[in-house]
Amino acid sequence: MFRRILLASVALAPLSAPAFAACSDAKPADGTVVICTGTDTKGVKNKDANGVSVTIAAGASVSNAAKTDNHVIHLNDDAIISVQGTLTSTSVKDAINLVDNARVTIDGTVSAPDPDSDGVQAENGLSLTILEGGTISAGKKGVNGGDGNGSTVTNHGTIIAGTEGIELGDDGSILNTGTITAKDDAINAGENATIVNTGTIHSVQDDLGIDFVQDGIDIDSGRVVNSGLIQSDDDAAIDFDATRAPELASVITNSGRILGAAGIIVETGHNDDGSLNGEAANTAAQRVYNLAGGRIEATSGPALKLGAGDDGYFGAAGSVLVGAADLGQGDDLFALEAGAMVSGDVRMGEGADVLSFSGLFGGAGLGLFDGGLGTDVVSFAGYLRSDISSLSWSDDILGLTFADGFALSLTSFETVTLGTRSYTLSELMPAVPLPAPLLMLGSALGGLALLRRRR
Ligand SMILES: [Ca+2]
Ligand SMILES: [Ca+2]
Ligand SMILES: [Ca+2]
Ligand SMILES: [Ca+2]
Repeated sequence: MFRRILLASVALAPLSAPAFAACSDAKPADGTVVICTGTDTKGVKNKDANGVSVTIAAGASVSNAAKTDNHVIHLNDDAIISVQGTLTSTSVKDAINLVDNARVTIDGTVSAPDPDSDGVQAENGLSLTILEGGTISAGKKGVNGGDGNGSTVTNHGTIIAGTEGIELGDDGSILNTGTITAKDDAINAGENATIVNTGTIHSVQDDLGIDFVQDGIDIDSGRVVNSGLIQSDDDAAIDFDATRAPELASVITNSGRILGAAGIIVETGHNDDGSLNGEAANTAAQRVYNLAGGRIEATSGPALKLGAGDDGYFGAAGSVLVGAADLGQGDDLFALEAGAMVSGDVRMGEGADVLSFSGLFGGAGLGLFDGGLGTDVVSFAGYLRSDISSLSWSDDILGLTFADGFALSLTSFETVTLGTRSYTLSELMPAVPLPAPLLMLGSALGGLALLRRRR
């Protein structure tokens, strides 16, 4: 045992010396295997070299302090990097800067504190794994995959970033069981992204101003499966930009918490006042499955704003949706199981939409559901007409209460299905005037008043 300790202290001795090159090769050729131990202040640089392998051993410390105009590790394609010790950029350059098909494993610490410095920058086909206990901390982007496609990031550790936590191009795949904290988008990816989260993905508040768009996840299309936390302090938890594949539906499956000023929104191309905002709209379908235990919560904006496309929200028993929902253009479906909670009004928008309640909702008091333009259907699979205890009609709003206490308000729905039987509004409550005659009556009265005034 004593002998082993002695050997270890001999091996550690260079740490205290003013070493500059403790990596076995500072400018490796193609295919070189580089091992870094001790303290190195030059880094490993050959931007033309392919297939270079660099291992920064546990306890080793590598930086660019002696050559601050260098990325600390700067190589070309097919690099294989393992950081078990510490890798630090002391300048505006990146800690790790690679090109295509890089394989990077981080079990130690990668640090690039300058506001213009990325932790890991790479292009197509990056495969990056941050192990539990591994950290990337960057002044700019934690992982900058730029426009590179087909990259995979697996984070079991920690990513902290001054702008984006992880930025990928198309066909990116992210598994997060750790923590991603960023001042801009925590994750920004393009088309056909796959994001699985059991940890925390958090865009934190900053001082860049309220119109600076900072989302938990910002993608164009793809899949999100969340059982952890996806949060934005400033903007949307999940935001869809315009997509080049509007025929493909994106799917979000949530059994965790999705929390933001807004919940899940898409770019509609319009401001809240209806004016054009200059952005291209996302016109694809988004399907949101909020499972038991799933919470989607908006603190100031909409919980859901799904824009054009045939969108869907499926609220399972034990799910919670807090905030308003706007399903927009397209033939949308908003379906709730008994035991699903919705606090906020639901607007189905233009199109032939379907609002569906399955099961018995007991004393649940829900808000206003608006079918909007188009011929819309509301369906109560668990109730018959004889289960209705009271109906009211006021200002085009149908108030409906069932014998078990389930109560809600409906407007602009043309058909009500109870059990398997469908009713028009006039069939359901013949004593109540229909919307169209009401409108005609109103305009006729208005016309009379106008005539009287003219006399
Ligand atoms: Ca949509
Ligand atoms: Ca609609
Ligand atoms: Ca409609
Ligand atoms: Ca309607």
